Amino acid sequence: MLMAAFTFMGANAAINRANNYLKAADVTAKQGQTVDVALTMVNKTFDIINWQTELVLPEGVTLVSVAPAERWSEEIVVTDNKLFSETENAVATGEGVVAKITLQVASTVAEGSYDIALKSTVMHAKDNTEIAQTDPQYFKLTVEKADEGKKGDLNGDGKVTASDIQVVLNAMADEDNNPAYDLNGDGKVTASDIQIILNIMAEE
Ligand SMILES: [Ca+2]
Ligand SMILES: [Ca+2]
Repeated sequence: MLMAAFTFMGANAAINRANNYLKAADVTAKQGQTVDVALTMVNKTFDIINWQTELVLPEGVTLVSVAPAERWSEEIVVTDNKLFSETENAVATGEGVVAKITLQVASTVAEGSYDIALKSTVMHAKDNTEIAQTDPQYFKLTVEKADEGKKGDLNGDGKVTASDIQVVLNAMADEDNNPAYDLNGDGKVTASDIQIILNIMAEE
């Protein structure tokens, strides 16, 4: 055991690269909605490495997008639920948010708490040979019951605001008479429907 540890350290210039991994804080989402999760790099070596992180998601939860953080200048390649980044230029400090990911929670996902695993692997920047896998990092996704749906809340954010008026304006511009936006039920999407949103806003 001791010998193995020494061998590992010797081969890797006494740097324990297993100290590089992604983690995330617990999040809450409603059934049928999306939730953003910030992935944070924990980097205790500030070394130039490539990394890959696999997301292990519960049934009904899917990865819909990955947006690299501004400070993370590298491209993040997404294959299935694996994120891969080549680290050509070491960022000033490796610590911090690397990317924002968006997860879609299907409306069929039961209420409750789910553990999502982040399994990170770090590789040599030169040839992608594996250096180390880290212990999976877990964060909790709490799924809550879907909202009943509030009148006038057309974009589904739970509030009635100018953004919902914008939804009606967009529908009007597209001549889209979607019944969901026809709040007075006259079969058309018009300024009268905007008036109803204004009335709801005035009451709140
Ligand atoms: Ca709204
Ligand atoms: Ca109408």
